[in-house]
Amino acid sequence: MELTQNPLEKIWVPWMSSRLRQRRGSSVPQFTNSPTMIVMIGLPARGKTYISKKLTRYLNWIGVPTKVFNVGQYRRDAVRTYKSYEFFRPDNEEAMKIRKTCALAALKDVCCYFTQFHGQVAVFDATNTTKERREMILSFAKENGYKVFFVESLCDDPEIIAENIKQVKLNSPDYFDCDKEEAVEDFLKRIDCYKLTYVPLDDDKDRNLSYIKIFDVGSRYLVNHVQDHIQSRIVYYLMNIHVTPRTIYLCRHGESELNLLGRIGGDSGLSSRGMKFAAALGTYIRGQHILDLKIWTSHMRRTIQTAEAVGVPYEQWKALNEIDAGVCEEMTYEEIQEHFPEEFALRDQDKYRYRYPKGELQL
Ligand SMILES: *[C@@H]1O[C@H](CO)[C@@H](O)[C@H](O)[C@H]1NC(C)=O
Ligand SMILES: CC(=O)N[C@H]1CO[C@H](CO)[C@@H](O)[C@@H]1O
Repeated sequence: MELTQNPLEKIWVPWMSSRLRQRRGSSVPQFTNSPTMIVMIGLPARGKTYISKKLTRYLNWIGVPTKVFNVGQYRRDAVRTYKSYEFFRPDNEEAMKIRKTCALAALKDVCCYFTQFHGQVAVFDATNTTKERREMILSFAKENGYKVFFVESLCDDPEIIAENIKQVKLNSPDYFDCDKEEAVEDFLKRIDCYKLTYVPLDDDKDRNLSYIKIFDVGSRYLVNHVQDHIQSRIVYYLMNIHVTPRTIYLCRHGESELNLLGRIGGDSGLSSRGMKFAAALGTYIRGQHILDLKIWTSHMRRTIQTAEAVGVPYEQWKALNEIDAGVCEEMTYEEIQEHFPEEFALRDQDKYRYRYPKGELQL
């Protein structure tokens, strides 16, 4: 049983990923077409880096080789010690040169990633808040035959921004051993520097570009000119992630009747000890006072019975079902060893990739 608040979070649960990987095989197309640059846009503290990382993890997981290029990191590597927001003033010419050099270095590495490392998608994580900078990226992409998809995160809610600064920026190397309040103040000034030149994507002028605008961490979206399958996957994913932290509890079902007999698979109910476990789980979970708790189970009776003891509505997902053991369903390991000694040995050699006769494959 799994307790979660976010349908997409579940795909990162390691113990079930083999089950889902099995599904992805059929849905992922062959990527013989041109590579894609995903270009982040937005003022600092709008969750761009967070989105970049999550999106990259998702794309890699569905089988699309993807890498993040964080321009801020290039800047930190170039300028070892950060002094203050002054660096980000648009009239700081020397700093502007450094920042442009960093963006160019990152673009060069994107190129290298596509040509030498068989990358398919590069996530360009920078503010790129000006039209001029976007033009530069677009012409770079055009020269090289890459597709470009912009992801713009817009947010004016001071509370969300303050929370982001506290949670992410204060841990940044820029503010290492700096007073917290001073750091927040500096960071807000840094945002103001960007505001001076920030031009959001324009409904009319940018109507030929492919992009998604995310407003206030997902309360509204605007999607424009989606060009292909991979971009629609990106849109789908971005519309389902949450920027605020949340907790997932993972729990196995209580002991089942078949567990008691040492038999694998099947669809038996809980044993009396399994029932006790479910009741104890219910007491524990109620004690946590979790708001908006959602429970997911597989279609198996043992997981449903375990979930029922928690006493809140639950959803059943076939994807969470245990891998089917084919002809060995409901056998004990001793019986399998006796009737299918070769299979038993094969499974021992490579449990992860093993498939029971007429059963499901893990990968
Ligand atoms: C968008 O593309 C069309 C067709 O290629 C072109 O005629 C139009 O000028 C473009 N608009 C903008 C704002 O770039
Ligand atoms: C952080 C960053 O790269 N900002 C750049 C955005 O684009 C303008 C115009 O090209 C640059 O001057 C900024 O440095």
